[in-house]
Amino acid sequence: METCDLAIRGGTLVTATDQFSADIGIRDGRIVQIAESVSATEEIDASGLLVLPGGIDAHVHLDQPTSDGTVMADDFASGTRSAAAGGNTTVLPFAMQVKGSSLRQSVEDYHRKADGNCFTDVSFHLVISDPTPQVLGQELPALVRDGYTSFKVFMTYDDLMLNDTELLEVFDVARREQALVMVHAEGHDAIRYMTDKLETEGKTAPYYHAEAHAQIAEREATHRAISHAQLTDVPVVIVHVSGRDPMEQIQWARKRGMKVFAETCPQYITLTRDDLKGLNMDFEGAKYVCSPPPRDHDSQAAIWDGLRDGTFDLFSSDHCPFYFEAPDNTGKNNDRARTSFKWVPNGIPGVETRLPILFSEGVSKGRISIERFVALTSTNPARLYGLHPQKGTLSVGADADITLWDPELQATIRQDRLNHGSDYTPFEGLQITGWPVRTILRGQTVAKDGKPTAAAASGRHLKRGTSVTGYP
Ligand code: DUC
Ligand code: ZN
Ligand code: ZN
Repeated sequence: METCDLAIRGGTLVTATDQFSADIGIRDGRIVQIAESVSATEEIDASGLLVLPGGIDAHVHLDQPTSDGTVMADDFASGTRSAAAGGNTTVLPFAMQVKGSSLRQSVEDYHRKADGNCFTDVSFHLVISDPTPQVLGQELPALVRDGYTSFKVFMTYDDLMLNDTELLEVFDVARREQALVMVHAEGHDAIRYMTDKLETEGKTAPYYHAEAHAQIAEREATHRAISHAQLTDVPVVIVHVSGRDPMEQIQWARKRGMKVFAETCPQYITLTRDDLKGLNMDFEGAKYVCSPPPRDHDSQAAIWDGLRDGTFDLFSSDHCPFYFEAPDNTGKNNDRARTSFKWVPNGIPGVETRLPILFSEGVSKGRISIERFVALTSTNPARLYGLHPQKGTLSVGADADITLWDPELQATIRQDRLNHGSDYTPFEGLQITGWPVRTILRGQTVAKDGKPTAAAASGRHLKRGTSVTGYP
């Protein structure tokens, strides 16, 4: 056996199914040996640490243009550096079609922003906002064949939403091309009705975002998306599921044998709608405005059940980073947002804190097993989005994407310790047990002790295959 470039020695390896003591041998960026003892020219001592497949955050937004000119707080460089510091080796951001533009053009625009600037590997999901005959007939099928094998559709937002006919047409293309559809399931008309009503009553503070984006609207849209998927016979992923009601719709569909996958996020296990009240209904509440909004303690308990029992396949950050204060008045605290919650940019940062939060709240507190943690944060996203077995596991032949994890490390989430572009974290002050201490991308260390270390942006854009679990 040729000598390895790097050996990771003495740690406890954890996969989605097992944990065991072994060394890992790495050559040319790939795992070539998993054995009792491995030697190499360079060695990392992992004794006392967990050795995990690198985190895969399957839902992040980076450098995304917005309809009102609000600028995102992370570009591809800062967002992927932050991701690496938080234990991730791959992120899946969105390449969003702007209405009226070609989908292919949008993808090329995102490549211009990302290529050569990433510190983790990346692969774009598409967002279909304008399903013209040209997009459905030519551009989308060609892009799926080029390795962009998943796309998101929205059931709300004036500038993004598709009507039911359009949803069905897009689902139909997904089935023909064996692509995976991700659905933002919130009912547009119900949200608009609630927004108008609340504004008429003078209820314009950030908190009322949580009332306007009612769980009923999410439940209804989840059921409608599932019904469309059943009619067109296509698997779907319901993203950012916030609470008990939409979960029950997903369970209802699963019991009938439908392929409905589900994702949830850190905000739905750590925050509640009361956080949007800030201090006495002040504007601090805008820091927690995201869609769907966090719900209540009953929904948090339901989400934990779902993380344990397999209702959820994915735990992603939905990192959608805005500034609170931006010098040019485009942060969440902007003049127009102060007139109504409906103008507060929707989204919160979280790519760096996703893994520590689930580990601490889930594994350290005994709610989920460490194997389940790995499944939800790395293996399942790789399998569902066509990256497995190159990514998402520790096996011979896989990319050497590895996170060394100190399960005892105590830390407190603080904005000044994070590397993201936002000027705040919604998880400020959360006590954490367990933190990533080293992130290794294809054999190279890209972050250590909470800080990005890579001098060069060596992240690559990945072509993806068909979902391992979505299609037979
Ligand atoms: N949907 C997302 O996926 N992220 C942020 C805001 C939104 O509506
Ligand atoms: Zn969404
Ligand atoms: Zn999102």
